[in-house]
Amino acid sequence: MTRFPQADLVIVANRLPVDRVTHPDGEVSWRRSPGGLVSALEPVMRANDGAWIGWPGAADEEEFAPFVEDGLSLIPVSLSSDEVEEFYEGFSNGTLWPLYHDVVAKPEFHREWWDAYVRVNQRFADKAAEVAAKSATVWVQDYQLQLVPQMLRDQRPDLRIGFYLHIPFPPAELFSQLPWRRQILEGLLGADLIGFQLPGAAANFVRLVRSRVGHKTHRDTIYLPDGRPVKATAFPISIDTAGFEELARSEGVEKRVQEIHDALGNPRKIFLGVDRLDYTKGIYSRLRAFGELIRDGHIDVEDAVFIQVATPSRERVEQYRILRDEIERLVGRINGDHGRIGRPAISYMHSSYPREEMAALYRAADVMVVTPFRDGMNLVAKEYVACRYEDDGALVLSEFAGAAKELRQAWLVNPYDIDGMKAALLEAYAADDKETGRRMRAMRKTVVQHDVARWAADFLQELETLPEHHDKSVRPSSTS
Ligand code: ADQ
Repeated sequence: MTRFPQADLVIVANRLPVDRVTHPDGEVSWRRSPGGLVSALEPVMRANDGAWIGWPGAADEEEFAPFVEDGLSLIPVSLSSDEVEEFYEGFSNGTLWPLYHDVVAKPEFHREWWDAYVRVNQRFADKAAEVAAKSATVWVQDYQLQLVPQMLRDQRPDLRIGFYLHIPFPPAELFSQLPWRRQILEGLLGADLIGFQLPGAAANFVRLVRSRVGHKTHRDTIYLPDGRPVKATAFPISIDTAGFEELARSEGVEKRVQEIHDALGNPRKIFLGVDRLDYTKGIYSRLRAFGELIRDGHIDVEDAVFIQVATPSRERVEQYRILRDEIERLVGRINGDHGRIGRPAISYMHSSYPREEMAALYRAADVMVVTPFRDGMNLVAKEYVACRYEDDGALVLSEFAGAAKELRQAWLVNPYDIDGMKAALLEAYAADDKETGRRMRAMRKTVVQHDVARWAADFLQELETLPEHHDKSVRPSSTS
């Protein structure tokens, strides 16, 4: 017997797609939370009438009942403040996040963090086992929940289980540092289908399974000893392209674009950066490159301004606090050195905005600058392209963002190479309409054809069409 409505499609993600907001009078409401995962999955949930299991984002809360918010069925999983510290800030964001992003920062390995990771993964798996209807499809999301597929399969072999990793999957040389590498691989292998952003990541995974766990593999398929195949393949994520374009074309956004121009003193060109404030995103280096272009006399603050929007993120993690201070110091220095009254070189905002404001910023920007050191995909780059319905605007994009594999016509840069980045920024700044139009037209074609609906449909269809494999306890193992 269960308290929950059983669902045929269950999404399991670390966070619910909403944040709980408690008002001064004690009233509680929910606000859609920012971030790539939510932007990507919300349309899928709505289309399939699914249930979403996740943490509401506040620690030490009594576990409360499932609820429906804005048409979405949401099932909360609670975390204690110790678990937030050890599972979320610790193992997820202090160990896995840097390890999976090329060790851009040094990952920390702590056994208590691992214990909390196992405990919390088990709680999510238990909840999914309870909520999923017979033979339902469960789609587990991202690096915080890599043990859930096997934990869930142990309880519910009738389910079809998919897993999608939104961040990169590192090469064996880096992954092998992880003391719990084998457990993570085995946890993931509980899924029938494991999706990655890029083919290279899927190949890293398959190679690791072969060498570390010893299972047989053929191309993108792994054969477990009981004969169950697990497919590991790439499904590059995308955005709600039509939704963004529609927003970009709206009167409200158009008006707001004019207001932004006016507020900035109508500069000839606007550069824009929009990121979660994260050390993988390369915000510091890009602003330094821009600052040097002004210093060197290539760009005049009367002509151009750089708007940098940095969404607050993981603010309780030490490294993120340090990063914020560093960026704010740099912005202060560049503006102090080069700004004039009413003409700052960089207009910096540390806040989260509604989609309308994001669309207005994308519309206002002549040069969009996306320079992560490593990024699973990067939806901001695609959102910019979606909003440029007049085939104008220049995208400067790191070759280490997953998006670079599709958006080949961007000005591709190596974010570690400041001089190279400066050259690309200048080129994009000076490019004529013909050049930007040629590039943007090609990129728009890609983003229009491959939107988030297609991404989800492709993944779910692949999951549904995989050959059915029954509980190993009732079926003799095959030899394939
Ligand atoms: P993120 O690291 O969060 O996502 P990204 O893909 O750029 O990175 O997605 C950010 C999302 O948040 C975008 O949809 C953007 O519009 C939104 N956003 C950013 N700043 C905002 C602001 N100030 N206000 C409001 N919204 C803001 C992770 C991985 C990525 C992967 C996605 C999806 O790190 O590599 O592309 O998941 O899989």
